[in-house]
Amino acid sequence: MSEEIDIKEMPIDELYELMGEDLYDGYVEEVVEEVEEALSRDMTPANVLTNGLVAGMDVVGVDFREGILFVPEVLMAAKAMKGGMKILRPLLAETGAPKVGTMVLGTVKGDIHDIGKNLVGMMMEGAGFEVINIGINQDVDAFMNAIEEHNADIVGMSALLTTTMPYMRVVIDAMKRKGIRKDVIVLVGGAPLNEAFAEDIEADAYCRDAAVTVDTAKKFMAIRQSAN
Ligand code: B1M
Repeated sequence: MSEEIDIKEMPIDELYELMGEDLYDGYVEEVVEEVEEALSRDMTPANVLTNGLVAGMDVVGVDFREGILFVPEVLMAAKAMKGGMKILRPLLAETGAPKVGTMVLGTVKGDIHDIGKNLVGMMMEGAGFEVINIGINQDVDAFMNAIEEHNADIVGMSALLTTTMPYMRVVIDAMKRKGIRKDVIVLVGGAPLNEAFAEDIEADAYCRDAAVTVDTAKKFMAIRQSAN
């Protein structure tokens, strides 16, 4: 338990290790304290995110797969992760960059995983995009309505399950039928996806992680602007 340990005296790598352990155990308050401590040492929000929170969640993923952790424990870890992300969010978004474009972002129907999607949203906001995060378990109508309502430049779809990733094709096909496919950049991501899948469903690109999403989105926006 972190209460007995003075985190202020801890080297940063040990602090990150503890953050990962507390995230694993679902200790929201401790994770929040450790994130604040790391930031007070001038660690960048991206560094805290990658080396503390995401590294911790990776261990949760491995133990979940191996049957060491079960859904309730993983939910508690997810809550702790979100506690830490809440502090980092405004810092990651605080760039003052001019608006680059608008992205509609959601997790597809049947899928309730949202940590990675929210991370993508934060990093995109930090890069100057307006992000309309429509949430989890979103069907084709929800994506289509949001694209239209917000005149989106980009739609980002997330899926963490092999059973839900095919739903991305349903959204892309609906965009084709409506004649808007070429007007909107389609980026897809989530752990079970890969480039071949993205190509197969005719998305514009597969994005391995949040940083790649930002780079890819900027690249496609630049191509689009130079074509106009
Ligand atoms: Co779930 N789950 N889960 N789960 N869960 C996985 C995905 C799994 C791989 C675990 C495992 O077996 N090792 C496995 C999927 C197996 C498969 O299909 N191949 C799995 C399973 C089976 C399930 C259930 C079916 C379990 C059950 O009920 N028996 C169930 C399904 C529920 C449903 O969706 N219908 C389920 C439930 C849950 C919880 C609710 C308990 C919880 C989700 C809580 C939440 O999100 N609020 C949960 C969690 C936390 C996980 C793991 C452990 C962690 C996911 C995560 O948050 N990673 C996960 C194991 C794993 O992935 N290692 C697992 C951290 C996050 C930062 O990474 O999400 O990959 P990630 O996002 C990255 C990139 O993928 C990318 O950028 C992000 C940031 O860098 N990215 C995008 C993601 N979306 C993007 C969108 C983009 C671009 C990039 O748009 C452009």
